[in-house]
Amino acid sequence: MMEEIGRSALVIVDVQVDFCPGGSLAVAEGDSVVPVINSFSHLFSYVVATRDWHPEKHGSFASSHAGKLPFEQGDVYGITQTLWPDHCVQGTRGAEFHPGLNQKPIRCILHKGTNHRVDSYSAFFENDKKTSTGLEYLLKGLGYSTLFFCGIATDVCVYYSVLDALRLGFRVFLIEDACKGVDLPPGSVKKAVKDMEREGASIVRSSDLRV
Ligand code: VGL
Ligand code: ZN
Repeated sequence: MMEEIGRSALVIVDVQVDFCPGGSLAVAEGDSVVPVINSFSHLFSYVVATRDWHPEKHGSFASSHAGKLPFEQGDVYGITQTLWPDHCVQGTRGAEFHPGLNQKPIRCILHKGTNHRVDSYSAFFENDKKTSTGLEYLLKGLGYSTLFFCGIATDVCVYYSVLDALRLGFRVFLIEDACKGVDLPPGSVKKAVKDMEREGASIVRSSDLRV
């Protein structure tokens, strides 16, 4: 697999303080992906890292909806989705990369979820399914047809990013032990991995990447 990696791009999804223990939308053991990602990120010829990067009072926050609690379903300007605790507010500590993440190999940082009215789970398209983030053109323009994915959350932003990448014609690998999920309801992570595999992603482990 090593030769493949040299010609592939790595997409690190939302490895941010708020998604790790102590953060406002903490994913259990979210920080455990950090040393795993650090063990292979330098092997890729191109690395993109995404950051969830919401303005204050973002439409996806439960606090923006009177009478709604985090993790309930709600209407975000016409799109029904999960409402979240306030998280990853632009410029705050919670929106920073986890301090242990090796940022040296990162060539491009993509901010998403910046529009107050539309959430963006996928790194490629906002939740309206049509507003592009530009990542498709960046990666295709650079000549990358194979992408490896890791990060947080397996069943939310990693999931939607992988499905979009497959739809866009990329060859996709999911590095399963370099991802952690919200898992609400329980079983969501398992189901998400199964879906990604069924749609064409190859599920691999970090030990497959190291020399
Ligand atoms: C995410 C929930 C809300 C994620 C972002 O990065 O998976 N999850 N916003
Ligand atoms: Zn978010």
